[in-house]
Amino acid sequence: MMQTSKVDVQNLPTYNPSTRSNRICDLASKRKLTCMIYFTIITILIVVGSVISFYASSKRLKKTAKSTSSSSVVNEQFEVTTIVTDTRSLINKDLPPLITPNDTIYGVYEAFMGYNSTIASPYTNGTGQYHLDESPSNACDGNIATKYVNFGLCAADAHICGCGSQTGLHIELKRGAPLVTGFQICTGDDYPGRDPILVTLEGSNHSGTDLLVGSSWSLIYVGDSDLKSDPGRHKCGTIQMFPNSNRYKSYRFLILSVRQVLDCAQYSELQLYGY
Ligand SMILES: [Ca+2]
Repeated sequence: MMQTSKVDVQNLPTYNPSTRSNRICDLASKRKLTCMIYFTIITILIVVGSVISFYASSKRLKKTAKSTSSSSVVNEQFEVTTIVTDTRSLINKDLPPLITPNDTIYGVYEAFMGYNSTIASPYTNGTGQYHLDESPSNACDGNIATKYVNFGLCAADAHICGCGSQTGLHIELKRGAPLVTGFQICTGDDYPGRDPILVTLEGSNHSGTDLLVGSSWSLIYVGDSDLKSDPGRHKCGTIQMFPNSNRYKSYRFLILSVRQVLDCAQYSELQLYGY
């Protein structure tokens, strides 16, 4: 049996199309307004986001540009460093040379390790001479544009096998007795055939004329000058390092052989390294 409840008919809401329409319009207006608000907010957010994104991109671009610039600077520094440390083109500037222009330097000839040597003289078209403008001091002035030329037992233009061999120089250092552990040879401006190939280095704590006596010297190094592969003119071989535990105040550098049969030996620099 269906149950019913008592309803107050008088109080029932009446149907009014206009009222519904107004409500719908109101609702639509509210939705439209809400949509406009949402649209405005989204638009603002998009604009703000775009501005922030653009600003961030600009910052990244500036940072990238700055990084690229820094990289270029680093690369430039590296290139400079490479040039400075290229020991085949320049004297090594990272190590202080032990020979200075104030040291006493003599050119010698008829000189072989452990044996006596003879003082060379400025050139007068004889034997045992070095070029007038290319004296032994040129080999130790720190300038690869100046060279030392010694004709040995030959006259200029002799072009005899052995010319330039058994020539060299000895140095009495004013700084005292350093421990030499390396040397470096640089080429002259011309004639690659004059480059020293096999060389010797001896040390002594004698001085003066005693340095012409072979027994005054102790052998430190015999071997390659590192110019066997021609580095070019006005270029240096790498520093030849060797073990040495003895300090000497004087050093004798001699040439055993040059690259080709020519009339002399030449080199622009001899530098000793150590401490
Ligand atoms: Ca020089």
